Amino acid sequence: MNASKIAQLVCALDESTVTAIEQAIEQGIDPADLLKNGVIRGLEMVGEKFASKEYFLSELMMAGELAENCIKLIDKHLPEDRGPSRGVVVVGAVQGDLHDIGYGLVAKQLELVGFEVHSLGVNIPAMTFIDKAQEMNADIIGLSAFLVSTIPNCNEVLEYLRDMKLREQFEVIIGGAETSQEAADAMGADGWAPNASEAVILCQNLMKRRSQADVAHR
Ligand code: B12
Repeated sequence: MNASKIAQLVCALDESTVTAIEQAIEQGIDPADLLKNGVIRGLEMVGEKFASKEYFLSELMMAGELAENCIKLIDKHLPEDRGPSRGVVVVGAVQGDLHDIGYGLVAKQLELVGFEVHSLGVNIPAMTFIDKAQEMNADIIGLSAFLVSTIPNCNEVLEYLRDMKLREQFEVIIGGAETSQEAADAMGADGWAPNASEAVILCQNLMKRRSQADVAHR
């Protein structure tokens, strides 16, 4: 059993995937590999089948549930490497968007490297992100959008922040299947990342930039 076999099982919506992952972990296969090249790759394949109309909404839903169960299991085996807090992040899926697997992985990876993460959930109105970021004295607001139709709702958060003269207070980053660096640049976000590991690097770099700016202000 290896990661690409897991990807095929996820794509086939096979209920034995969870057991197969258990066995793979027992055999010593890296859980991070099973997550990235197994479960996430499998979901991409499901997305391709949905796009080509081979799969429909019911299959998407089944894939989502199956992936959640797989991730819960893999989660328990990922290394814990928490140090002192490296920054405070508020993250969630923007209004209209119900995809929570992708941002959930970002939240998890950030926690693992020591960020304090506040996950808001899905379908989150712009003002809820801002209220929570103020309440938690956050450094970074992470906005997840998986649909072309919900990307403008990332922009809405930025517009509210500008209107409220709070834009300088927070770093705003975006991500999700249909987002891109171009979309992030166009709305004036501070960054974009294609996956959870790049999101960690992005947040670490933004924190460095913030602490340098802090020193410059003193
Ligand atoms: C599973 C799934 C669903 C499940 C979601 C279950 C759940 N609990 O999340 C359900 C069934 C609910 C669903 C519903 C719909 N979906 Co859907 N879905 C998917 C699918 C197959 C996988 C998504 C996923 O979770 N992938 C796994 C994660 C790990 O993906 P990832 O992108 O690699 O995640 C990384 C990055 O995106 C990044 N990231 C994510 N968030 C953030 C945030 C920040 C701040 C940063 C920095 C990075 C970051 O890091 C993540 C981790 O590495 C995708 C296909 C795809 N290619 O993405 C379609 C897809 C996203 N869905 C799509 C569609 C059309 C829909 C529906 C409109 C279908 C319908 N007719 O009703 C609805 C919309 C519901 C809504 N209002 O949100 C389309 C969107 C197309 C478009 N042009 O907008 C896709 C692309 C499928 C397709 N090819 O057509 N879906």
